[in-house]
Amino acid sequence: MNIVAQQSSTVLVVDDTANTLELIKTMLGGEHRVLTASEAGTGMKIALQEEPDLILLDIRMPGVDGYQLCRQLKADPITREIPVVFVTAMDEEREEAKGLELGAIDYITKPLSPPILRARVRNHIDLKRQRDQLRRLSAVDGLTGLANRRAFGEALEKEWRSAVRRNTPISLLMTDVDDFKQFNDAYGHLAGDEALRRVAKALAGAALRPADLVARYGGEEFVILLPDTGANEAALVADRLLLAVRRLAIPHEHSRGWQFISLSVGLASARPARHVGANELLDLSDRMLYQAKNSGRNRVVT
Ligand code: GH3
Ligand code: MG
Ligand code: MG
Ligand code: MG
Repeated sequence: MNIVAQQSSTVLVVDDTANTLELIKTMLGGEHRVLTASEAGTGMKIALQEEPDLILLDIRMPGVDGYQLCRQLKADPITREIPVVFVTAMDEEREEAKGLELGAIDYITKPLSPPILRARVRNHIDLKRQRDQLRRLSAVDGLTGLANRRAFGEALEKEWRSAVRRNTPISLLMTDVDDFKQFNDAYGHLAGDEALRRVAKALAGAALRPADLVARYGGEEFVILLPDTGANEAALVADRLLLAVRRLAIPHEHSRGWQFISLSVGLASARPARHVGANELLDLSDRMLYQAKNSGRNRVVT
């Protein structure tokens, strides 16, 4: 039995022929949520909004054809990983090769056989789910269970593009544990690991919104990505994070001026534009962190 495919899954069908859309909807409707689009522009829009598990794509359509839409889907980081299956009456070898070379995962020719279409769709959705799960696992930091730096980088790119599109602000909090080398030296590396785990948990638990991401950026550095969040709101979050870590009250007798483990935080906010990269926000938060360190640690600098 196919357990994975039984979770609710969404299939997008893009085809300029209303009959084909109806036909495929009938074939798959019992098993999946089926969305339809009769031209490429709408198809792309739905793909971005709904992030379906699979896209069934006609080739010959007036205006933007299926090949071009496939190229667009593969070029956008939001839709890149969604498997595309061409469903077409064009059964020539070179058409099929072209479709597969564009990154489509499969090529099905009409007339459609309902059981074969259903089985292929199910298999592709299963594989997609497995790939997603592997990606999730490879995105986790082993010590803390937080997102790792790689995952953070991907999320930042994705949120940046989405913020450009929606014209919304985005904020970053770059944090670094104060005098942590001293902590390791005084209490030992294992105690250091345990302290990092507790700090990570405190950060993750500091009542963030579902879209926010807390990641381990490096050794004792954590970064918090706040989509749709301006500077004022981000400053409140930063204060909450500082407080959450202070509340842990992990003794640290050798920290400068503070008897417990504390954080320094660099805050940067931006309203992303197409011509600036996400890295500039990262650089800015890093510079702010540096200032937080230089102005005495255990504080937020904006
Ligand atoms: P500052 O306040 O300027 O940040 O001083 P610091 O001592 O925290 O900065 P520094 O970068 O010199 O030291 C970071 C320390 O964090 C050194 C390293 O041993 C420790 N560290 C990094 N990753 C881990 C880890 O996974 N476990 C433990 N126990 N320690 C770690
Ligand atoms: Mg057509
Ligand atoms: Mg550091
Ligand atoms: Mg440090």
